Amino acid sequence: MKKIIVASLVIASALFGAEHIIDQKGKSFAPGALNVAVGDTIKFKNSDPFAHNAYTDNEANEFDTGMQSPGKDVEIKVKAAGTFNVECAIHPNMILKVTAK
Ligand SMILES: [Cu+2]
Repeated sequence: MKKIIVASLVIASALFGAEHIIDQKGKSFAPGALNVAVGDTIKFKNSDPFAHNAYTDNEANEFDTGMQSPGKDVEIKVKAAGTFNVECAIHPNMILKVTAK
């Protein structure tokens, strides 16, 4: 029974991808670098008392979380392999480096 459950979890993670959590805190992305697989989800949290944003110019993975209020979570899906930077449109010094395989 245990083997069946483990096998099911492995299949589920292959189908739906893993979830990675990035916190926006102290005007930085934490952690500042992330290894993901195509199909994974990145959840952006905002633990600062002011708004943040997360976007990338990477064409294959393009997204923009818009104005992200304190406490608001936004999830994006990794669509394509490659290395790209995620930035915050409000705080240009915030950079998250994503490597997707
Ligand atoms: Cu910001």
